[in-house]
Amino acid sequence: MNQEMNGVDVERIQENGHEKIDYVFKVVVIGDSAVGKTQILSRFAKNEFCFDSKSTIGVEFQTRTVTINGKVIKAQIWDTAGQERYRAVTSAYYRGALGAMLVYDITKRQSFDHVARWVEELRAHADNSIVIMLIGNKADLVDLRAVPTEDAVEFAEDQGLFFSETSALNGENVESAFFQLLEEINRAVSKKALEFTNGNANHGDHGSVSLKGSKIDVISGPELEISEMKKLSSCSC
Ligand SMILES: Nc1nc2c(ncn2[C@@H]2O[C@H](COP(=O)(O)OP(=O)(O)OP(=O)(O)O)[C@@H](O)[C@H]2O)c(=O)[nH]1
Ligand SMILES: [Mg+2]
Repeated sequence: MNQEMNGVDVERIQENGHEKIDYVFKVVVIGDSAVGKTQILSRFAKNEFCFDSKSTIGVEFQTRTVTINGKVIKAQIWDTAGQERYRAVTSAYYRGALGAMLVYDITKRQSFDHVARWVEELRAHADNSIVIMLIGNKADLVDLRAVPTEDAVEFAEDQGLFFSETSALNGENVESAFFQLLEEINRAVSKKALEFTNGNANHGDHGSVSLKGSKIDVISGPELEISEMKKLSSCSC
């Protein structure tokens, strides 16, 4: 059986003979080019920031294992290219994603104006129950602000998104934003698991499990996605 199953707690998984992983949560980071997607991810996964970061080509992921409510969760976070010419969006990128970080740059109004399009893309390609966190990045550039916080709060409320302003540069709110997203996913997954235990689930063929209408395919794990997409080295500096 595939050992990395998005959000499926069939049994506690032993990794490297030491770490026990309860859940693997796939999260995608999306948004316009140069808003800071790669640097936010780098800050969360490695506590690093690169001033001379190169624009991402293709897709890559980084992981970080955290404990939330006593559960050991491996966050597998996928970064992608924001540049239009590199963005051949395939449903494989969104497949199995339980959460999304939708990033704009608080100093670039256009990147915020495009957020609605990114939400549409998520609604079209991702699972209905995906948890979305809107992120206004580069909050350290106070004097260059072009997007008032209230505009983003209003949009987020309207669309049912969580919201935070971050700085990948000084680390402000990056940790808390990811933790909030992972906590929300954990809450949703635990609820589904409870419903499953209570006998509301249907077993499908080929190891797939239907949990109250939302299907988690335990075959299509990250390995499949890696083989379908170009995985590049983790450092773009
Ligand atoms: N001041 C400041 N600069 C940032 C911050 N985050 C990223 N940057 C800078 O913004 C530029 C773009 O950052 P990236 O992380 O490469 O942007 P991206 O969204 O991954 O861009 P693509 O890969 O092209 O989609 C880089 O020069 C970063 O150093 C931040 O929080 N504050
Ligand atoms: Mg990038």
